[in-house]
Amino acid sequence: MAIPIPSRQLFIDGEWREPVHKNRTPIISPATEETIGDIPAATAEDVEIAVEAARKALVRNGGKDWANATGAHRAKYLRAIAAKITEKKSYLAKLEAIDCGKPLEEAAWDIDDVAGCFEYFADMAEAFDSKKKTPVSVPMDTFKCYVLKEPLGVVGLITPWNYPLLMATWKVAPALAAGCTAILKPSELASITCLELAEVCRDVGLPSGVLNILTGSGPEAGAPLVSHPDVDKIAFTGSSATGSKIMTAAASLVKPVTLELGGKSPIVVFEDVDLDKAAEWALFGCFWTNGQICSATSRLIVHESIAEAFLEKLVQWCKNIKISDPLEEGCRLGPIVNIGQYEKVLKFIATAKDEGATILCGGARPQHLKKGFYVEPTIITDVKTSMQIWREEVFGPVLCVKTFTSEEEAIELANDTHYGLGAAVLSQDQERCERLTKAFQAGIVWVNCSQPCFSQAPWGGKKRSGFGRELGEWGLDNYLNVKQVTQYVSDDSW
Ligand code: TXE
Repeated sequence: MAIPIPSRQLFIDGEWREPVHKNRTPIISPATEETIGDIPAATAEDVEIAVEAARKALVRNGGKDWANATGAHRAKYLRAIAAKITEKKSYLAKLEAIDCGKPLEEAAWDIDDVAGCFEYFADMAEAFDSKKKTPVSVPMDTFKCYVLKEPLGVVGLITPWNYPLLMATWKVAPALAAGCTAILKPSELASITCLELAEVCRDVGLPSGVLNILTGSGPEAGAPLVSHPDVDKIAFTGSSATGSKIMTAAASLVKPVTLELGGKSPIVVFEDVDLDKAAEWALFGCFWTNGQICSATSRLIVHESIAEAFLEKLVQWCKNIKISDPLEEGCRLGPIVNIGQYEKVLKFIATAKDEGATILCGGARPQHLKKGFYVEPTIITDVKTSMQIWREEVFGPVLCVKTFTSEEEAIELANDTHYGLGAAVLSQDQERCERLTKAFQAGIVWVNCSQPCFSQAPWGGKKRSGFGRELGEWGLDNYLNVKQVTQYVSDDSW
């Protein structure tokens, strides 16, 4: 059952604050197409106030500031946030499902991951206390050298709508654990749960200004954050086009950025697989979160000898996927996030048809749903590598297929993309899996699975999927400055 959407303001300096221009943006339900609430729309003026609050919170005069507190002190807040999120799990999962259209069950997994990620970075913050200072061995004993790891400062975190609270957490948790203060700018297409994170921060008494949350559009609220001279770093997840704009804007200030961008990841299926298990991973890898995942394995590369049987199975299973309102029991595929993305997905399918590909199943709105931005799970064959459907990220439930006969051909097809986020191989032959693991041009490789992701392991891409790694110890490093300290020690003239 739908629930009321709380009406919130911007979260700045520990308080709810109306945007300077008092503007708000409607929230349209992707399932019903109705307006269900609104969010505040920040502009450059609000960014200015938030950056000042974050700067103040970083190093307060003589007080207990965030940057100089121990990791153990910061960890207490991160754990409290994790606990509160777990307490509110079913509420947050519902809000997430309503806002971005993902099935309620998947939204609930996300909220578990959010709490787990805050817990993990609480552990990292505690461990950091003994790793802040590390000696470096140098070849002259007249010098003593060591490295100090320090928080980078005030960071801007710009996030997408497909995992609204989880993608925010991947940035907020390590940034805060490292001792940075932050301004989070979630996607204007799905911001509700990020504003609820503000309420959680208030509940646990997070010191004011440590985390500020500004909702609003990319150009109005995101761009001023990127170009603000007092923001020390930008961490971004989103499209490659926007990532490139952010990198360009940050370049004029020589501001560091980490970019987690789009993908067109392959899943290579060899002839020795168990067809049922392989079909499960192939469908999950592409249709989870309605296919709106940067790492979706949306290019299926299947051995010719099993292609017919495998595709028959996939088509059969696609027919059994329950497409419905994301809050409905048993929903497996909800609506696309908004009308713009919905039309974009349908256009990709139409172009594939125009270019000569075959729509093996799906390809349209399901007939039983008259409202909402729903697209059937779609499988496309007779695909050429020159086609748009092979080359560009769809961000919807669309799987395109090519067959191969040799391992070399499979590798060539897998790497035939400007992107390099994920890649999967399914085979019982361990040595073959290892060869493909090495050959894949990607930041993440899945062997006999697709999509699992853990807070402990690095996440990020190469090529046009971006650079930098989130999660794990690499995620913490994103928010730390490495300071080399060299001391002259052997002279008594001092
Ligand atoms: O992404 P944007 P959109 C891909 C996917 C999708 C496409 C467009 O292919 O179809 O991107 O989605 C903020 N300065 N991914 O338009 O624009 C924006 O407000 C600063 C892949 O939603 O990249 C939002 O908070 N910020 C992806 C965030 O950037 C700006 C997830 C992402 O929005 C800005 C989502 C600017 N000039 C979409 N312009 C993934 N990698 O997971 C926008 N933003």
